[in-house]
Amino acid sequence: MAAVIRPIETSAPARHLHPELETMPREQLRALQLRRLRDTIENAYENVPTLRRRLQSARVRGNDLHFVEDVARLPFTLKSDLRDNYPFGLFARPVGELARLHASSGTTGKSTVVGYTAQDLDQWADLMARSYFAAGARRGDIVHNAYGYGLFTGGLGAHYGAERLGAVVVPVSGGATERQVTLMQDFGATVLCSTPSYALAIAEAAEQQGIDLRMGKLRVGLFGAEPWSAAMRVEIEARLGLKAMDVYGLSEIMGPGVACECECRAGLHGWEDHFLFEVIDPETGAPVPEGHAGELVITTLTKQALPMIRYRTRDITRITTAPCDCGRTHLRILRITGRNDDMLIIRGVNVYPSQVEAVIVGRPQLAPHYQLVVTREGILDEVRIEVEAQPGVDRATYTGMARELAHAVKVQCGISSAVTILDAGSVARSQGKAVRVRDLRKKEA
Ligand code: DLL
Repeated sequence: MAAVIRPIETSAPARHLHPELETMPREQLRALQLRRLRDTIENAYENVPTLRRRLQSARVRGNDLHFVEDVARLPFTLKSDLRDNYPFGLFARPVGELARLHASSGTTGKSTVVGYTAQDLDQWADLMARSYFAAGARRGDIVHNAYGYGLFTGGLGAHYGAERLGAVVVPVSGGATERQVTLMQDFGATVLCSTPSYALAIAEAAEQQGIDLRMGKLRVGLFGAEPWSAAMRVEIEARLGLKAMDVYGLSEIMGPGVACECECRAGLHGWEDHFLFEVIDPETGAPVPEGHAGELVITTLTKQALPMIRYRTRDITRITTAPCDCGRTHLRILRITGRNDDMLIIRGVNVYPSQVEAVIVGRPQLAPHYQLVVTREGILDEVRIEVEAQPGVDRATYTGMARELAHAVKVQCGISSAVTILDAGSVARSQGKAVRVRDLRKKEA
């Protein structure tokens, strides 16, 4: 199936939405970051008792910071800090002065709540608009927004960013997948926003209805909110006929639009005028050299309601400050391999679900729908890969396919696994973030 990819440029010839900000010389950007970092520390010190106590113990105030690198003197903030201060304990503004709250679903009890002032929302819309533009969306585009609306930041974040860009938003949210296909066709969607796994579910629903979305007007997809492999990108582009771009963000820091790919697709530009990015060794907390993998740590530089100091994202990635061909000077985060929490250790070998995905996706007889089932045998973790066959594949060939996949996973990821091939349609389709791992260890413990 050859992808029909339309040119990314439309009416506007410009390459940057905010040229003076996106192409600012790095020294100037660093100076701006330092000023804003100091202000952020003061905002936290003055208005958040928990953070004030921490800054006092670290003996740091804003004016003690002379270089951006001095950020390493500041204490980390963890997700558990948000839970421990539930619901509003880390807010730097009284809740009555805020304009919006979002929250995560909280699988382990209390959810994490994040708040925004009107100015925070304004900045978020700006940064998301910047992200759309970098990805190739333009004023006048029809943005089919299938990110979930509600407490999740995806829906409203992508919505207001598209409006700020001057695009036309179709606020469908996730779910009712067959109807999504109809609306995309009837309204002539040119941009699709969804998780990568939901983009595939939409592609599948279209194919089942005999509709070829590649013949429609889709041009660009902004996909994020979950890890996805390069192989998944190829698959999505082939089935939807669009250019699939990676967008990153997290509620604790803002929501979608913290970083986004440009047309060069050589990493996601992290918007450094509003965020300070570090990569640390997750074990020791020490900074790792540029280009080395580690945990992404983000400090907000302009957030009023919820200033975050050195927030440990748990996301594993690498960073480069090398110049990008697009002319943007903001650093690039390389594709997020996965979350620290999702890393599996199978007989001493570390593996992320997205690495297994890269082996599965694109194999002719397999569908890109899978789950990893983790169990414990004695003291060792074991993994079973459950993956669907393409529709129409003869069941008699399942055993051979399973053997072949187990071998490929062993060679490419270094882990031994059991593989179960399932009939087409057996793995639950996501409407938002896909559940890639079924962890049966906790139940057994
Ligand atoms: O997922 C915000 C978002 C919405 C981003 C829509 C992009 C598009 P949370 O629900 O707080 O916020 O989840 C944040 O999702 O720490 C990563 O682990 C993961 N994540 C987000 N974007 C990507 C991406 C939204 N492009 C968590 N690649 C983050 C890999 C991603 N993982």
